[in-house]
Amino acid sequence: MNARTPPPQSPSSPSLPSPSRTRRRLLGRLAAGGLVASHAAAAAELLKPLDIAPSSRVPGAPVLEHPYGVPSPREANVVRRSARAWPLPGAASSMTPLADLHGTLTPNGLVYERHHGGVPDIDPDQHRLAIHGLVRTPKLFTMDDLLRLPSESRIHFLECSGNTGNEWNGPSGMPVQLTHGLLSCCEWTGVRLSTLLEEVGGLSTPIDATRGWLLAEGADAAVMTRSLPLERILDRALVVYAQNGERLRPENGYPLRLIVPGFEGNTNVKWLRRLKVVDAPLQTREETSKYTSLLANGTARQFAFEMDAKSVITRPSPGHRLTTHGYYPITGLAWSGRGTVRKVEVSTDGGATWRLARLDGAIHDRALTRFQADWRWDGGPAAILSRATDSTGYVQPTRAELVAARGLNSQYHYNAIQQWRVDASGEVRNA
Ligand SMILES: Nc1nc2c(c(=O)[nH]1)N[C@H]1C(S)=C(S)[C@@H](COP(=O)(O)O)O[C@H]1N2
Ligand SMILES: [Mo]
Repeated sequence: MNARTPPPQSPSSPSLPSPSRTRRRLLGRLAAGGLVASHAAAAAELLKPLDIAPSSRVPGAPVLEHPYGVPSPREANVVRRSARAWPLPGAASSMTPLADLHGTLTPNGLVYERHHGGVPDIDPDQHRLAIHGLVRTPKLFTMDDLLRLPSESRIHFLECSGNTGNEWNGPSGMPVQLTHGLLSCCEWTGVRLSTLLEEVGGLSTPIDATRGWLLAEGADAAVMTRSLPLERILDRALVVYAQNGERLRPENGYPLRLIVPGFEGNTNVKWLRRLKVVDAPLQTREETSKYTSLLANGTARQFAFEMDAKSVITRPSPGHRLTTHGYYPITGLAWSGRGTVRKVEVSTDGGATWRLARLDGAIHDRALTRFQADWRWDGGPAAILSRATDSTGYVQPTRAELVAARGLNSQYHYNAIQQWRVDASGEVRNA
């Protein structure tokens, strides 16, 4: 035996009261007070759930009942939903049930979907990624080629620039899934854009990264095409084939998509088939008629790529009801397309006073960050809000500040502070 290991203690060691001795002492004391009968009955009642559980009396379901696991059928209401009916086939979106999720990662089956032309069926063996334009040696990559290159896994949020657009004109009455659910966060795995550009010999003269743009094109019916400023994305853009550990889901771009951390959702081109280096933006449909914001002075804001800092309380949130007066934790999500979340403040009095929320776990660059704050609901009406500040010092604006800066014609990039009202009955509403 090692000299420093203490000798094992015998069960009858006098220094430790044995459980039975403790129980005898406790019962003795209770009997002395004449309370033994009622206490024993209460204790038995309390421990009833510890009787052999019905679920322990029979063997459970076998393994491989679901070769690919599925959530408990009792969680069947935790699903993606749509805020509106879409007029054209294929052009639709579905939203992540933020109020029912925990932590910061979105399970693959609940990642929001936004398609302009439906989900294509692509055979990965036939799929090719072309990298061409102003590069030294243009090349076609098979999926196999890409899987043999050094990979990187990083956690990033993805947010549609139309997310929360229904709040521009004031409270929409909708629950958080439908106001903020065009938002998800995954661990993405793939190849760095910079590695791929090295594979094609780098940029050809006279283009250098400070002047170059990258055209990304999808293989779907919408042929989603965006021009991206190379210098701003080169240190972090990834061409990914996996999300949360498994290959991309068909609806999220299988077999290949672009991830541009922090940039508006549509730049994260799914079903990626081509990256072309060019010397100026191509002014595609997605950057002229769509994804520009008309300002109050009649000019349009174009190439507003970064999703600005934003946060939202997911619990309690509209649809929830507080049932007892007392302690309610407030929790939610914060994120910024320009860096990390530095702090989140929470108010329970409509923004009159603010206090710091706690930030959970590791804080990743351009990723969802979970916050929590303690709150005692006294039973009166309350208005609960959260406000994020990011690593650049930018503070999430009020709706009035945002409208003053952008007017009311903008559909995109709504990131104002979101308020939920709690009325005296405990009902939480977006009002
Ligand atoms: N090829 C292609 N890429 C696309 C789209 C599309 O319709 N086609 N939709 C874009 C939009 S608007 C968003 S918000 C994100 C949505 O990604 P997700 O469906 O994986 O959540 O993908 C973008 N990439
Ligand atoms: Mo989007």
